[in-house]
Amino acid sequence: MKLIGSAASPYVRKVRVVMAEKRLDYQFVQENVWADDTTIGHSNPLGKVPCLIMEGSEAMFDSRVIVEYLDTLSPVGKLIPSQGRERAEVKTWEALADGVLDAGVLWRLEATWPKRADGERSQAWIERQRAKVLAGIAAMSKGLGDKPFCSGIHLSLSDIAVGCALGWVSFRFPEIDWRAEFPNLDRLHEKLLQRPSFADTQPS
Ligand code: GSF
Repeated sequence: MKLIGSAASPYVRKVRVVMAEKRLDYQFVQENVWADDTTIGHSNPLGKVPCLIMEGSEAMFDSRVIVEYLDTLSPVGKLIPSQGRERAEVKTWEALADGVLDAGVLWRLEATWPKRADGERSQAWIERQRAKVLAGIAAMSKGLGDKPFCSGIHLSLSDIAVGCALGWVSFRFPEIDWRAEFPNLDRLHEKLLQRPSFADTQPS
């Protein structure tokens, strides 16, 4: 398997963490999707990473589809419950974490995308997305409470998605001090960083 991605992307990191937790081998092909000469469009018409390429089949995207597929490839460390409320709960945690990222990415692009002129940047839009990021993080903290993991009693995709989202928020918006405001998220994040899957994929 080939994973096209970048070391800064939190969605790509989610896939890489799942690969590591599932002990799956893959080749990491780094691609700058923002470069004018990017070839990502040959694999993903949406021009986004992560994108998984498997021999003899169509490219697979996006990160939610990829991690769901990877979880079926090996019985090692099941990360998504197979059915019912537990499954929906994990998928909702993932939607929350990815939603924080989606809003954070929109905020960042509005503020910094070089092809947008300064006069085209909307502070109201930035505020709208920023509010989603902050509300999403607060919801993560409330949902985690005093529990050791976001859902269930073991590591699941919920924790992986939340850890990747929090790590990226710190990477791109260091002024958002979620560690001080939400010590339970800090505790979870520190615990995740003890795992090679997280330690080896910190955003850069
Ligand atoms: C989001 C992927 C994405 O926005 C997923 O895979 O879960 N829902 C998708 N990737 C960004 C890179 S990043 O911000 O992590 C991307 O490839 N953006 C290129 C573009 O043209 O939007």
